[in-house]
Amino acid sequence: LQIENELRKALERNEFALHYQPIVNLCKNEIKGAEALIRWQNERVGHVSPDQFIPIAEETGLIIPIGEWVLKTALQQLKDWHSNGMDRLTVSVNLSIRQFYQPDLIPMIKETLELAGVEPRFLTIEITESMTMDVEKASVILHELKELGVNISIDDFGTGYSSLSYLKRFPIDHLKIDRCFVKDIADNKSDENIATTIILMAHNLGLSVIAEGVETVDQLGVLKQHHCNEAQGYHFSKPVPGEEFSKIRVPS
Ligand code: G
Ligand code: G
Ligand code: MN
Ligand code: NA
Repeated sequence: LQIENELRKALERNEFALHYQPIVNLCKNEIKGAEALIRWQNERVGHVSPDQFIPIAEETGLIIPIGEWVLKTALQQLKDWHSNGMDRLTVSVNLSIRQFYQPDLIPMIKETLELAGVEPRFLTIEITESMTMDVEKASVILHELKELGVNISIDDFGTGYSSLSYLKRFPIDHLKIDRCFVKDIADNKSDENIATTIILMAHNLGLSVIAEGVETVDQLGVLKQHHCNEAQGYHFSKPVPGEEFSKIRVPS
């Protein structure tokens, strides 16, 4: 309850920050995008991870204003990067389920893009499989997002509900393989098989694949061998504050 009360005041007290983790194109070996990840610093409750406070923000409805702040801040940062030479960079923003089903989601995103002066094609929206349980409703929203011109990623792929048929019905651009499938990819043949099957299936559906949680050269080698398109993880960089992002160098 203390966390909930503190969370209510966090926006006006300016206690949130965004960190950004590079998403690397594995063919070109260059940074293609940045995933925005929220951080909360409050002296009374100390460091609380998004895994802990996002569910509370969901329950209380605070996720709506917090989510708008995240989108606005990430797009302003992107505008700044675009003005400073990184003019093809994309930014990825995580949506929670309550945001996804909020009636004014599409106009809110459209307005925020316009205010920031960023073209929709530079924004990627990340949703999770579990948010698409209501296939009919989800399909309508995803088509509206697509119509707006933003990109759509399915995050944490493989951990949610496992009906794959919806993938064909949804206008999705990227599939992000959850890091639990990447972890033992270089040591365990059956884990390698799972990951490579996901990559093949995604490619057959015309989707590009992003591997999450890449920490080692060996994992990267296996992913490249199986034509994974992009990767993200501590091997390249942990999430960093916006000012530090341009200093990140991709290991060659
Ligand atoms: O950054 P990592 O540190 O701890 O993030 C933990 C979880 O919180 C991830 O599942 C991530 O998707 C989620 N998360 C991070 N930032 C945001 C955000 O801005 N909005 C939502 N809805 N989830 C976020
Ligand atoms: O669920 P989502 O993919 O949005 O969350 C990303 C989460 O993964 C964040 O908590 C981020 O800090 C974490 N993360 C990013 N790269 C790595 C990595 O290489 N290893 C581990 N263990 N976690 C990572
Ligand atoms: Mn994500
Ligand atoms: Na994920």
